[in-house]
Amino acid sequence: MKTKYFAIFIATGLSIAFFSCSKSKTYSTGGGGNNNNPNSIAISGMAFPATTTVKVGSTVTWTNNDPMAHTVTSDDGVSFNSGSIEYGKSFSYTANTVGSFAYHCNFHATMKATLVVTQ
Ligand SMILES: [Cu+2]
Repeated sequence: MKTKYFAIFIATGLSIAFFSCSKSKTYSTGGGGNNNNPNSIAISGMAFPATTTVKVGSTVTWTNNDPMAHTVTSDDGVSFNSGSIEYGKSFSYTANTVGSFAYHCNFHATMKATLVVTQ
């Protein structure tokens, strides 16, 4: 009898260890594609949504869902530059200029996207 309970105890412990281990490795990978909720941009899976279109005057907020830091830096070097955004942190920019703004992450060369600001 005691042995049986002990076995259940061990099995429960193992499954808890398994689930907490697998949980820590999963994080959302919503990056890439186009953004359907343009005022909030998720950075995840080391990617921005390819194109985000907002109305002039909108405040756009990027949130970093990745376990590593990123930046949101306009290619022109002047329109916006977030600096380092840690995991779970956000950066907001009020888009007061109409135009197409290519931007990138300073830390990861593959991370590129475009913010389109319309009238
Ligand atoms: Cu990055």
